[in-house]
Amino acid sequence: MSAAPSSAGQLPGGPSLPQERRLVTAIPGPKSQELQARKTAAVAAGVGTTLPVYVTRAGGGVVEDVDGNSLIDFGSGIAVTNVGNAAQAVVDRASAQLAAFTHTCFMVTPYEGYVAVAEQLNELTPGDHEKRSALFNSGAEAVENAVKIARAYTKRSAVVVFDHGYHGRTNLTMALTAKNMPYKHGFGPFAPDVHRVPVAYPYRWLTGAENCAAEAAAQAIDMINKQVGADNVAAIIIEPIQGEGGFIEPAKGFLPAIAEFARANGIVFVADEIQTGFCRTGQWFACEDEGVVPDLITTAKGIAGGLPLAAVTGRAEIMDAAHAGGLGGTYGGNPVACAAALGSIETMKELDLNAKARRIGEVMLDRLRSLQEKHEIIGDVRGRGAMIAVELVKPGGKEPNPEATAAIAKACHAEGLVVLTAGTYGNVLRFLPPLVMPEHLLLEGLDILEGAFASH
Ligand code: PLZ
Repeated sequence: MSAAPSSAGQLPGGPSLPQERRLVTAIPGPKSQELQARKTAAVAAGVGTTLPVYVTRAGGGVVEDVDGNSLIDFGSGIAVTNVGNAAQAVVDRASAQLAAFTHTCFMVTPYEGYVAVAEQLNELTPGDHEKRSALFNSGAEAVENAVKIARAYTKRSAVVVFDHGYHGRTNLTMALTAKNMPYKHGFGPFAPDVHRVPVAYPYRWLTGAENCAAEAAAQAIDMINKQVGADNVAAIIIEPIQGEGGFIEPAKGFLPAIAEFARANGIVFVADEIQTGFCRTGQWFACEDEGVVPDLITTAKGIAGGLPLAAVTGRAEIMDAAHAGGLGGTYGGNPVACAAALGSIETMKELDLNAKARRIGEVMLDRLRSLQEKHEIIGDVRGRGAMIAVELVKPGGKEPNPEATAAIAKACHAEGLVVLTAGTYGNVLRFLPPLVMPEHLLLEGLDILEGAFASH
């Protein structure tokens, strides 16, 4: 058992880390607790932490902390390290770029990496039409820019979003996000001309899952027509699988119906693939599952193996509608982040991470469905690829059970398994392992989860 090295400078991270769970202290350990006390004194209270173990290195399927514990990672830093932490190609390319130059500002004196990332995005996103991309720093910034672009193209202002949707924490994206607490509470007023319509949530659709897609699409379209007016709508923005909202997979048929309505009415259809993108669901992008080709697609998270990068990609005529100088930002498409993205995309192709994600999905869904038979509080098991969730309810019905969700997450944390929660009602346990997760750790993680349910 190796003690955690003290200086971050000498840490070999990435795939060379021992792929094992190892608990040598309680979680969080004493050093993490000391750091958490410093955090409380130094960092704004509004910035929360799910599991206050302080990380020294991470790679493959594990996260190592300052106390020498090694935890199994079912979170990927919220769907970011799809290629694993410190993936070799990401480290190599980003390090070389760091040593060459760190920033010039693409809007001042450009560089190839930005263009190469745009070319990759144009090629990998659905549809063989001519495309353009623009790069930004965060998911929220990408969504904001998708709205700017759609408004410039359509010369309309309204934006339509969905129940349970999540799009970010900036002012406009708070308006687009559904859930009040913790994202919006006390932070208004919000950007105007944003309209929320129903989403096809099969598990909670009152007339039953089989009616969900058609009824939800009809309701959404009726609300747009009657309350907004289709010809006032610049963009409809939807996550093909809703992330923070609880890994809600809209009933099959819903996405194509909404995309078709957008097309017929000159509305820009935007797929927010920030959480679902880059092999996460077993395809490059989740909207491919139903053959939906969005006009614009927003990406971030998985794109650059952990470095901050985001993008809007879409039809050339829409993307080019914003005037020169209308889009940008000091750091957008930073050269180190672009180099990391090229390493990340290369890794996804080389290791066929779509296949790995699908395998993770099979293993997880199988185990979780048998767990559901034993535990009445597991109301629903859902997801695709390595984006899997269970929704917890009170026994005998569908009333959300956020208390059990928090308790089971806590029990998993104590055993060295990083799991996240989600959902409008806070009653969803979500699993987002790195796609390079070794199978023995995936199975061990599921054993821990099973134990947490058994002792609840
Ligand atoms: N769109 C679909 O999932 C970010 C949020 C974590 P940023 N989701 C994680 C938190 O509590 O802040 C997300 C997303 C979808 C947009 C975003 C926003 O991406 O990079 O966090 O701005």
